[in-house]
Amino acid sequence: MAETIFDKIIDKSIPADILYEDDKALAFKDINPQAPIHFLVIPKKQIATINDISEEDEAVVGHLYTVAAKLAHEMGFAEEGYRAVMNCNEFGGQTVYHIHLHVLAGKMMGWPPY
Ligand code: D5M
Repeated sequence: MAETIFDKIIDKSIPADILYEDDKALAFKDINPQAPIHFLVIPKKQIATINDISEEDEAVVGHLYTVAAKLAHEMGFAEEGYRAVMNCNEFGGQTVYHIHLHVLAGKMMGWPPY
């Protein structure tokens, strides 16, 4: 599978503003924030798109949400609310082909998101 910039963030060969790390996941601030708070939660395992998630990945994909909620509590925006979203392929607006949960907070989100 093709390497992405996120593999370089995982192996620390390029810097990122890391908020959380464990053996399965990493959370870091988005380089191009779309809200006052915007970070990404990614699996350390390479999974290119939502379409490539298999049954064996269910625990790690669920874990991304657990990390998002933990950070939301720690950073103080859990009760106020936030958006956690994953884009898929061209029409979904995906640009980095290593799945990532966008967590956006600190402002009222619009719906629909286009
Ligand atoms: O979102 C890909 C996101 O990844 C986009 O919001 C920018 C972010 N990005 C890209 N490179 C970096 C680095 N180096 N650090 C932090 N954030 C980064 P998508 O859903 O694929 O459009």
